[in-house]
Amino acid sequence: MNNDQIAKSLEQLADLLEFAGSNPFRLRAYRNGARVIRDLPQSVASLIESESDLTKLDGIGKGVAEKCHELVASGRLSQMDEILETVPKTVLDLLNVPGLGPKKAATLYNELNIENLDMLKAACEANQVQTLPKFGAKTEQTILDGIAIAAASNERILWATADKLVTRLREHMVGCKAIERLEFAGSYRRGKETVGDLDLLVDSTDAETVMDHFGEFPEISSVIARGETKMSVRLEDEFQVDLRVVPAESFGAALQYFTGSKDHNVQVRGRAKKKGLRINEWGVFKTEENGQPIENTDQQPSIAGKTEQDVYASLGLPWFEPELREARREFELAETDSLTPLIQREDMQGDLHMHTVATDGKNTIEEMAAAAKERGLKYIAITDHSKRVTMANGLNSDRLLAQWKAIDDFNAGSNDDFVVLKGIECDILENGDMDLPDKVLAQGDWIIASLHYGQKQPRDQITDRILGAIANPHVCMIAHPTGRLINKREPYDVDMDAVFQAAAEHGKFLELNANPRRLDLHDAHLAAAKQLGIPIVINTDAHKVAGLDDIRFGIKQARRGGLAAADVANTRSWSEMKSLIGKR
Ligand code: DGT
Ligand code: CA
Ligand code: CA
Ligand code: ZN
Repeated sequence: MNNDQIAKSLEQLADLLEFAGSNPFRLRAYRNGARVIRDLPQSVASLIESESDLTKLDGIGKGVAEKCHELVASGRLSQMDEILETVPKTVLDLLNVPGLGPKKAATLYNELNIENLDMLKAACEANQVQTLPKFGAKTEQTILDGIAIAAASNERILWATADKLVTRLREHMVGCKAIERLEFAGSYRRGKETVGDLDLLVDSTDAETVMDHFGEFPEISSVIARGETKMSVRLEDEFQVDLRVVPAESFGAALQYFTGSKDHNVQVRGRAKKKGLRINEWGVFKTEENGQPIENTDQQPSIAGKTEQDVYASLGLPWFEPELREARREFELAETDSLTPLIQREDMQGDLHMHTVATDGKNTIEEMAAAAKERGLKYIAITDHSKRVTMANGLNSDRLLAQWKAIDDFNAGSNDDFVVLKGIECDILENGDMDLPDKVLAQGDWIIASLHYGQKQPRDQITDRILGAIANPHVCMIAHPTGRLINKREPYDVDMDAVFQAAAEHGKFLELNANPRRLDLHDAHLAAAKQLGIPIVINTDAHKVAGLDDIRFGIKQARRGGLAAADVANTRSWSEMKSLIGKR
């Protein structure tokens, strides 16, 4: 069992126990343990194998350590199995509905026998849910609205989660000598924020050996189908992986075909047809010769197929970055020769959103600065929470000014060009005011505004709050502008057109928050912002040193929005960037 699987089991156990009405103190230990294990650099299984004492790890107590031992030894938790004798596992899906905690879910199960999302939907539609104590018509509607997001989280995993699985699969497949080349195609390769299944493509002349080896991947729970060159498996967490083995001369055609998207490929096929060509996963074939149709096109030799470049070139098209293949603007850009190189991680010079131990972060200013420097950055902004965010021990004016003094001292004492900027993630209060006074904000270098409370307010109110912050002369950027959490929480009801317009008018920046659960703004918003010339800032919102590496998720999303380095403000030096703030 890997760390993610152990963490997930612990979380499920906590959810089931809470559902069953158990002591919340105990549950917190499991949930904290799960978080620690997910972030652990070493594998729990190998620590156990080398007889290390798990309780020496921060945040892991005796109870959690015992569960880890049980999971690694048997792959199961007997306590969970016991609960699942009386409660169906599908009740866990109910907990994915935003606003539906274990207590409410238990009420639904006990009073209405609701066991899964379909039953929940039916009960809401029959207005049975609103009759329960503490529910009401409004709650019922909220639940009904949230069922779709809960269903999606069952079917699609975060790109970052898929990426970890890809790493483990690659490690496993490397051991197979029959493989010449291996690529993951599909939505994973296109960098889509969530992935429905993985499409693994292998260049080999020995499909049997490749499939045998693939079948030994330890996370597989069942083989769905196995043919001569195709195999589909289900993993223990229900996730599906499709394997296809193709010969070298078709590898490019297959990679192009299985990378998709479907809409992109519809366009590609259309273009082929117009040129008297037929394209499929085996290659590109002529269907006409001198204006005359050719019979048995399958028997024709393919004119391209070894590489994707050849395939596109045979249709008179340039090679497209996978992130662009969504049938949005890529063909139009290709026709006018305006495909520009997309942004890369190496383009980034600064990270302008991160937290420290002063609020809910795990590292100090010095540690964050050293880690950013190690990663090749030239500047960072420290942007802890403001006081309204009590949960995170947000800063009041006095604490903030003291932190800024410490930052001045840090910069004065440093002997290189790296700069730490005096920042704050200032809350936009429910009434639209900024959480800290202007005279304080005026003393900082980089003021972020963001909204953490009153997220359910009506559209006009939320929009006005954000527009008000954009108009504040001290504010530089709006962080995570829509507030969505992928598969967990819908965006706020906000008029994004108005936000774009205001940002353009006041010369303010909008964030692309690189946290893989946020990726906010999303790809289509980024494309819209680019068209309007609004500078995007890609930030990690790191709460610890390792969080700085999340930048790559932001880069992926930015590429899907078609952004070049020039579209992203923090690819510039801080002095260049500063001169852009407030410029219309
Ligand atoms: P996903 O898995 O839902 O996140 O999205 P994709 O894009 O990975 O979709 P998937 O796994 O169904 O198929 C991978 C690619 O293979 C898809 O983007 C295009 C291609 N493909 C699959 N099935 C078909 C099909 O029936 N017709 C066409 N034209 N292409 C297909
Ligand atoms: Ca797929
Ligand atoms: Ca697939
Ligand atoms: Zn933040």
